[in-house]
Amino acid sequence: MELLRIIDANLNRAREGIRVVEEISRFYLNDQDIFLGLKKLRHQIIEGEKSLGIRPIISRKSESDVGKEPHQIENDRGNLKELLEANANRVEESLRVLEEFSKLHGYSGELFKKARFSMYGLEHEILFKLSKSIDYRLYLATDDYYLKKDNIYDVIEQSLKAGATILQYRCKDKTSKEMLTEANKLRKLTQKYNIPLIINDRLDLALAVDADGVHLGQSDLPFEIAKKYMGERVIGISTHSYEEGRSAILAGADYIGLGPVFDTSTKKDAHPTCDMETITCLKKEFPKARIIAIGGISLKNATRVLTAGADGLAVISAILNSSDPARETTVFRKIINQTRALHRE
Ligand code: TZP
Ligand code: MG
Repeated sequence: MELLRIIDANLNRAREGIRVVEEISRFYLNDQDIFLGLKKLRHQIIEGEKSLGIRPIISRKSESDVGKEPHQIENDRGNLKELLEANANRVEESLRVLEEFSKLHGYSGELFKKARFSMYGLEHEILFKLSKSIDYRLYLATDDYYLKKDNIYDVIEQSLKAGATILQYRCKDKTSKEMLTEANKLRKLTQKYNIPLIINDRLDLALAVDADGVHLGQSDLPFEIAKKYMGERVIGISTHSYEEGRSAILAGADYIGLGPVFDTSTKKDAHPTCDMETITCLKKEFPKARIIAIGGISLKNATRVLTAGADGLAVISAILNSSDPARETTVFRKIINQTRALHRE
């Protein structure tokens, strides 16, 4: 009878945990492989249950169960990653209990062990995909000119607080030591708001400050070399035309920066502008690619860029030069959300 109760309780814990993991995979990742992996895991558990040749308890004495578990999912989970980890742990622990108690009663427990290892693999895969599911909608970047401002960190913080979704440290004419100090400050700031930090040009600096990614230009280190060192971190590539965009996507870039889409006075050596058509064609050919438009983007032209198919807007002066960076950011976010909602209909 005890074995039945233990099996019943742990099968339930495993099922509940899988359910949460499934919802995360379904609504945040929309990934067929993970979906199939979870389906297989459920099947392995059913097989494990069958291998015991006993029917789990009919009526659970849950009211008198002294170890009744508090409802973990209802507790405050800081973020999606923590929610995933908590529920994957739950599944893994209950499968371990099922395995051990099966063995104690003379069954092999092998199928539960197999299921537990499947869960470890899936958890790793989902965590990896979640870490890559970066929100590129409003990509704020810095520039030497604005980095000179006395209140630059305050301006950046206002924007992060108001809704910038990702930050790039972009600095061209300082020593490595100075850049390290600045990038570290931004690392702390982005961590405070749980926003990814990308480092422009410099693979070494990206690794030194434990950034979430590096952004490489056409004359920076090649993608393949960066990939060796960046591992699971993000690599973005600057592109200026359909051809460059296409090659960067095919090379495996996590996102491409495409531009300048409008005239800009921020980058003195900017390429000639590329048109909206370039965004549309790339998006059509590579619907899954992340295309971030850059160059002269303002509240006035943001809708055009998004309507053309851009996944994100990379902005420097419109926010860093604004008299009210928080408001500017909020309005950008409003435009982004409205345009996206319109195009989903
Ligand atoms: N690459 C192409 S245009 C540009 C970069 C870094 C500068 C964009 O700055 P702004 O102020 O948003 O036009
Ligand atoms: Mg560069």
